Amino acid sequence: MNASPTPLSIDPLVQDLDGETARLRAAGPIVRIDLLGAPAWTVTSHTVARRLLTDARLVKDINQWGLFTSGQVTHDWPLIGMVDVPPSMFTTDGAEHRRLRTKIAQALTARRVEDLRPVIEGYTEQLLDAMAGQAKSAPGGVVDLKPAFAGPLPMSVVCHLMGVAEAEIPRQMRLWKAFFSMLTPQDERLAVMAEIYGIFLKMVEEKKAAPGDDLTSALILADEGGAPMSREEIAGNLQSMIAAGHETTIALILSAVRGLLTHPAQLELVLGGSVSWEAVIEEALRWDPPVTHLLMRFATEDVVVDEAGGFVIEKGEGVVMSYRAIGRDTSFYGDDADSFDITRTDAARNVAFGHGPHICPGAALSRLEAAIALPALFARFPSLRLAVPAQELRKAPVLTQNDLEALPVVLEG
Ligand code: PLO
Repeated sequence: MNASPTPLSIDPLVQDLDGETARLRAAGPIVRIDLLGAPAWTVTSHTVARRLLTDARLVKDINQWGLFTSGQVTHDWPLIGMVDVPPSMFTTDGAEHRRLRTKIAQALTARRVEDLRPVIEGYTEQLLDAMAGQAKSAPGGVVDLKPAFAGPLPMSVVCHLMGVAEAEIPRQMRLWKAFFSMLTPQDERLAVMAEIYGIFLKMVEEKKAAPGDDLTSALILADEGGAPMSREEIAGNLQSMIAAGHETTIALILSAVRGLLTHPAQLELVLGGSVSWEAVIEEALRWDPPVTHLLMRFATEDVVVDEAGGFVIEKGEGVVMSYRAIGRDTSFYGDDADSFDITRTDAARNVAFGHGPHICPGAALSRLEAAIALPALFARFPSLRLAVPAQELRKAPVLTQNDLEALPVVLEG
């Protein structure tokens, strides 16, 4: 039997993320939360997360969620767009999941994404050039690194990979921003979701007629052992790739830059060559990961969690993974888990990309983008520094994703 504690509210406006992460951690390995009116469990422990992420009784199908099937959660719920979504590798499990995911996962192995290196380097150089130009005319030489660098790079790369035209990028940026922001009125969010899916369904039709050298066309042409993907499934996968491929890597780059600029002694270690960029990336993933809370898995039967004192997740309940809290798990990373430390030896054991069958298929691509963007940025602007005191940096009102509102920097001088 579980005690029924007062649920911890999750602030949609993300005004004090450090405080919220600490409260979640203090409340235990699995915590009752109130997700904008919907009660759920969230996991804050590294060990429990790894255990549950491989439990086949926790599934992604929203029709297993008691609150949804009973009509208590409807399309009025601000987070519905994270769970009631088109069919894709994100919404399925077991054999169906493998059918929808395998081709994409194979195209995104560390070896295969190396082919994208010149593309990523090209975009990176273009953005750095534009930023240098922008700084010259900006008051005080201040540039916001989010729209100038961290923002456009991942979107350009994932659009290139999936065969989405560059001309489409500004609209995608605008629509996804509205989708994720908790300040967007719900009717507008639902309209945005419909618009996005419409765009991708149409794109699949166009590529069917004229396939290109891109992953979307590869999905269309794939036979998948006699069970080819439907138009809806391909559009769902394409949509998942675009959503997952930009928002998260933006956060990774900003998190690493923020960590380094607020810890100048550590930045020195990296620039001096005694700590690798890979170590910086893994520590950023642990300390301030791209995904704050991952929604959601549903229990198909009662699940007893021995790793959390025999705790029971009841059939039909929803389970969130609070990756930010998981990264700060003191029982796994030690008492200094809250501090950014690129010299810690266990940062690479982070589960920021998940674990088990749904582990992020784009992890290698994301790491490659960061491993190109970060050294290039600091090589071009060696005296890069924050333009505002660190305490003034704010998170954007996005509940699920780690979204820094802005990262104003001074490039040189
Ligand atoms: C975005 C809305 C789409 O309709 C469906 C979808 C698929 C993949 C999800 C994405 C949504 C949101 C961001 C997610 C991504 C998978 C990885 C990414 C959750 C719900 C992360 C981990 O942030």
